[in-house]
Amino acid sequence: MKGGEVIINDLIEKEKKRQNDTIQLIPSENHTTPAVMEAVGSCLMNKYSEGYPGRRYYEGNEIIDEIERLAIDNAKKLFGVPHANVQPYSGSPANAAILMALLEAGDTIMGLKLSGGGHLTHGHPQVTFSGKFFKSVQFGLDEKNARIDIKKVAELASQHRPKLMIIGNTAYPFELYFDQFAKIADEIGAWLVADISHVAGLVVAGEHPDPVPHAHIVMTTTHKTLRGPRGAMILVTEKGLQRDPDLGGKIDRAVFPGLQGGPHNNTTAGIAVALEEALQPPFKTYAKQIRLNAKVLAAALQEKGLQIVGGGTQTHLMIIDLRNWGGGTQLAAAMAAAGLFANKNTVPDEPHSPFYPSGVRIGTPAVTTRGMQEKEMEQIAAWIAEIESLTKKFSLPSDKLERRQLVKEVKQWAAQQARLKEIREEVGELCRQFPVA
Ligand code: DSN
Repeated sequence: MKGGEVIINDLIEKEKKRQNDTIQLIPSENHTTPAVMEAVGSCLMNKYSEGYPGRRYYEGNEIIDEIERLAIDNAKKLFGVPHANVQPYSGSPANAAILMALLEAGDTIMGLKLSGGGHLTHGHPQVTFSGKFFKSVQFGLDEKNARIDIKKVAELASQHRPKLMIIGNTAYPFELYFDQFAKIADEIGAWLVADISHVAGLVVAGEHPDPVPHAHIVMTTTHKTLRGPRGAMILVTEKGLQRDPDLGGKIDRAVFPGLQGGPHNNTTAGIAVALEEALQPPFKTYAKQIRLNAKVLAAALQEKGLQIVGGGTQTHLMIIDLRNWGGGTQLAAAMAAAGLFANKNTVPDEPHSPFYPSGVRIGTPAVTTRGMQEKEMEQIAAWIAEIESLTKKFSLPSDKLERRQLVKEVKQWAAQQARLKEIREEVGELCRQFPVA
C-alpha cells in the first residue's frame, strides 16, 4: 500500500505497535473491537447516500438503508429515545447542527467554560462558531471544590435567559445532574441539550445520571467511553418531541442538507456494531470497571502526594493539578517518553495559559478495555508520581521564548533519562500482559 513517498502500511503497523506497547490514558480515546474496525475499513466507504433511509438522492442505497436503520434502531434501543440521527461526522459538527436546527444567529446560549471542563462548541468566546455567531453566557466552577455551582447557573440563566443550554464535559470529572439543569431550563423556557460525548458509555450502563428523561436533545460522540468509531449521534427525547413534534425533522434537516453532505456509511456501520456491543451485558461490567479504575487511580495518585482537581473523580477521568510548578506540558511530555500517553490540560482558573497549562488529564476507558484493573491502576499511579518527581525541576518560566525553549529541553532530557527508559520497559512488560484485541 503506497501513499506518496511513504509506505502507509508500515506506518499503520508502527502506530498499531505504539498503541499496543504503551498505555493510553487520554480519556477521550479507546480501543475499538476488531468488528468495529472491520466495518469502518469496508467497501461501505465507496457509496454516496445523501438523504436518509428510503429517501436518498442516489440509486443503489438499499443495503446502506438497512445498515443505517440498524444503527438508528440500536441507538434508540440503547438510549431509550424515539428519534436518532447517526450521520454527524463528529461531535463538533453535531453540536453545530443542533444550534442550527433550534436557533437564529445572535440568540443566546449557555454552557460550561472550557477552563471548567466544558467544550469549545458550548459557546467558547470569539474563536469558535458557537461563541462568534451566538451570544454566549458561560459558567465556571466553584473555586473551593471545583464543582458546578448550580445556584450560580440558575442566577445566570435567569439574568440572561438563554434560548438554549448545552451541558456537557470534556474535562469535568464529576457527575452532571441533568435534573437540576432541566429545572433551570424549563423555568426560562430554554432548550436543554445534553452533550454526553465523554460519559455516554457510563450513561448506558447506569454508571452516570441519565439525561434522557430531562433533556430535549442528547448528543454524543461514538468513540470515547462508547468505544465505537469516530462519529456522533443526535438523539431526540420524548420530552423534546412533546415540546416540538417536528424536532426530529428539524435535526435531520440541519445535519443534511444544513451542514453535511453524504454520510460516512462505513462509520455508520461501525456505529451499528459498537451499539450492538454496548447493548450486551458485558458492557455494563466494562463501564463499572472504568469508574472503579478511575477512582483507584485518583486515590493512589493522591496517596503519593499529587493533587487532583476537585479532590477526585466520579467518572472516567481526572485532572492532575500541577499549578504549584506549572508542569502540565512538562509532565505530559515526560510521561509520553515513558510510554504513558495523556494530555496537558487547563485547571479551573488556569494561572498560566491553555498552551502551557497547569494540569494533565488522564482517564481509564482504554486501559479498562485492555482488561487492566485496580492493581494495574496502582502501578500506573506509581509511575506517574515518580515521573512527576523527576520532572519537577523544569518549572514553567514566565517568558514566552524561555517556555518554548524549556519544552524542547524537557523532550531532549526525557528521551535520554535513564529511569524514564526503564519505566518505558516496565510499561511494555505490563502491556504484553494485556494485549489490545
Ligand atoms: N477532543 C475531545 C477530548 O479530547 O475530550 C473533545 O472534543
